[in-house]
Amino acid sequence: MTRYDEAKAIYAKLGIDTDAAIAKLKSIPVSIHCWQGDDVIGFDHDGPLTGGIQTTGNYPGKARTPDELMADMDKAMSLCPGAKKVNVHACYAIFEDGFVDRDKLEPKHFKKWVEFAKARGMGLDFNPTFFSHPKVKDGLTLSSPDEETRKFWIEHGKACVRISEYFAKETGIPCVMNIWTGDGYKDIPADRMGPRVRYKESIEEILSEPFDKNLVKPCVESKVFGIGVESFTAGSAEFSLTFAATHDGCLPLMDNGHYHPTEVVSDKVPALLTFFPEIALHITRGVRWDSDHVLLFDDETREIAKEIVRCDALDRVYMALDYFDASINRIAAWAVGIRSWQKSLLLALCTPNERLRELQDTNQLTELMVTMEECKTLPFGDVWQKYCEVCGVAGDASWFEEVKAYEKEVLSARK
Ligand code: RNT
Ligand code: ZN
Repeated sequence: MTRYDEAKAIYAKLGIDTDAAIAKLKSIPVSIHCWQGDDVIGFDHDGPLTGGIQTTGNYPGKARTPDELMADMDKAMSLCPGAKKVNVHACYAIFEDGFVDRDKLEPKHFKKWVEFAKARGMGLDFNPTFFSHPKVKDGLTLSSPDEETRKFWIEHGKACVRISEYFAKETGIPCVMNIWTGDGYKDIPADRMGPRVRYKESIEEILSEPFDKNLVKPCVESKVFGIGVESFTAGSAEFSLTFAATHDGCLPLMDNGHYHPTEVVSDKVPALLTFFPEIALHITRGVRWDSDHVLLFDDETREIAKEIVRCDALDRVYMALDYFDASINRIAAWAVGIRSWQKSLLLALCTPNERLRELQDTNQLTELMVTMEECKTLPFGDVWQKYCEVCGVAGDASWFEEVKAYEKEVLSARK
């Protein structure tokens, strides 16, 4: 009897079919953010990352070209189990026949990403880039009082809707298009509603671009504050949630780094699923603030995964990773985060959710607590090993040897 066989028998006693959990998880796509590979810079400008988000660290070997970034993503993804999508930002446009500004972007500027995704049987997600650009005027884009500025960014958003639809048509997989801006004020504004009214109208104009709702899934991502915009954020939680709730086909996107430190997205997932047919997530790890540390297999990450599975919503929640650490090996950063989310989902699928619910509904709360505690020491590691084996990747930390070799052979040559 193997360790997995033993674990399987232990879980079976609790009514859990670990083979079924493994088979299920294998097919659930998780969107992998391209921006971990180059510290959220992209290929359309030389300047630094600006606009309310920040990477810290200067670990050598970041990707400098599309080929390098794609090779690094390939390396990272090869070390991780599960189905994947590729999440691209507009600033990662690839200009083969001349530069165009963001308001003039076309599908052809993302042809290489489509080829990359198609060759791997993956879907693509997309994000307009409303930061790191000279047309961000006084920290504002879609909520700017300057009409020319607002117009430029609306045009960018519309171009991105067209590109998103092209992604979906080419890959045959719906494209989640997420709208996030860092629009806000460092200090106390005099007018909080004006920027929000303009922001609302701008997103409405972007979404007036015709698209097939089965192919493009537009989202609005909220935020509580950003670096340099501590006092006011146009796209606050209430703004974004209400926008999504009142605009057919628009999804709310929650990034768990974007709330007050004692708020938890795990509790918000079932609240939103009560009303929205579909929602989207950016999964990250904030340390004291929206620091976007590498995702770990920690309590809140596990809790978010548990809620998605308990709500039977693996097909209603678009899951994307969103973190960026420039202080450690970037391939390892990707791999640790991807593997952590996979572990969290697998653990959630190996939890006796029905039994726990029954205990709650019959008010057997003592036994509920006892059972939940018991679950924490079930032989989950053996199920994880099996899942990784089935997916053809290392179940233990030996994947890191490959990262070290890649660093030596490939990354260290980049100056
Ligand atoms: C920023 C948001 C946003 C970005 C990406 C790069 O706080 O989380 O989602 O991280 O668009
Ligand atoms: Zn995010």
